[in-house]
Amino acid sequence: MEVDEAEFFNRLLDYRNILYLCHRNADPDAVSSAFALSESIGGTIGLVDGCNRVAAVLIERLGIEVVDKPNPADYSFVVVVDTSTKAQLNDLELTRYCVIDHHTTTALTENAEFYLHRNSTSTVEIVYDILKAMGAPINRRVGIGMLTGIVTDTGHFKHASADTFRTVSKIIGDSGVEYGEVLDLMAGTPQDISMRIAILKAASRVELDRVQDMLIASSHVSSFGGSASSMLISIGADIAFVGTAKGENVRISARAKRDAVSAGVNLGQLMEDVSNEYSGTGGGHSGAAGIDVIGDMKEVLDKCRERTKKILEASLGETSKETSFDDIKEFENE
Ligand SMILES: [Mn+2]
Repeated sequence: MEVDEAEFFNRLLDYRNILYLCHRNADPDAVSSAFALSESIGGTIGLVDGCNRVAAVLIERLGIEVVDKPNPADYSFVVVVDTSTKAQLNDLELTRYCVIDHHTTTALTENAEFYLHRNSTSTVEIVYDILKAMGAPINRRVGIGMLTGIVTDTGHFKHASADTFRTVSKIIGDSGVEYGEVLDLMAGTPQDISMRIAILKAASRVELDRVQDMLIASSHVSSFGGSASSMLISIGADIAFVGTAKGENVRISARAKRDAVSAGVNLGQLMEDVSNEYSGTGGGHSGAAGIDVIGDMKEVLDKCRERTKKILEASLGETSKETSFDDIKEFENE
């Protein structure tokens, strides 16, 4: 059954030995939500299967105690945090659990004893409302964690709403944390060497299409496609497609600048349309989307490029110009 913020913590108060369980490769939103709840209600933070880079820095800097791969049977009750599918829990069997989450799909809530779901931009924002309903204070460590969770889940506020900023303002006010501290913490996150290699390779393999002043960059890597795609945008592409292939399994990560979205490029729709031609799934937001399909990577990438060119040509006029690396010099001299 669905409960509200006050009912959620009231029910948790009935348990002594709670496990707050974060999805595999836990992010700062999951870890900080679990941390904030455990600080106020008590209990243990568990990671189903590790955590990402920024979450690892948070855990280290804030001295958050976590248990990796916990056994749910060791606890009286499990709170599944920031997770919407069983796959994200590596199909772990849970008997008595509740869910707190902000994702649109909520398959896990079916068998949950109770759940709290809101369409907020992060789980941290829901947790904030719980802490407020409890009258619980927000200390500096919890504040830093929560702010980091919001910043990362909103793509540095790119997907933030008015409510996001309201909650951020309240957390800063309540905890006394300066926003700059959060930025410093994230800037200090060391980047994985394999990720840096992947990103540099993506840049060196890039193929460009030009429609008027819009540049479509396409490339491929063996991993970190999402990061590589974002990087291509930050170094000058308006739209980026990065493919990763493991055998027949092809994933494309797509990103677009706001101007490209305004020009009619809706990547969520485009990826869904392309994925419909293959077996697999696709979708996302207008400015960030992806597909996982069975097929030939080059062919799938080309479909994404061609469709995007058509959309831009229809909206901006004039035919596109094929652009290779040799042409980049020309661009520079123009
Ligand atoms: Mn989240």
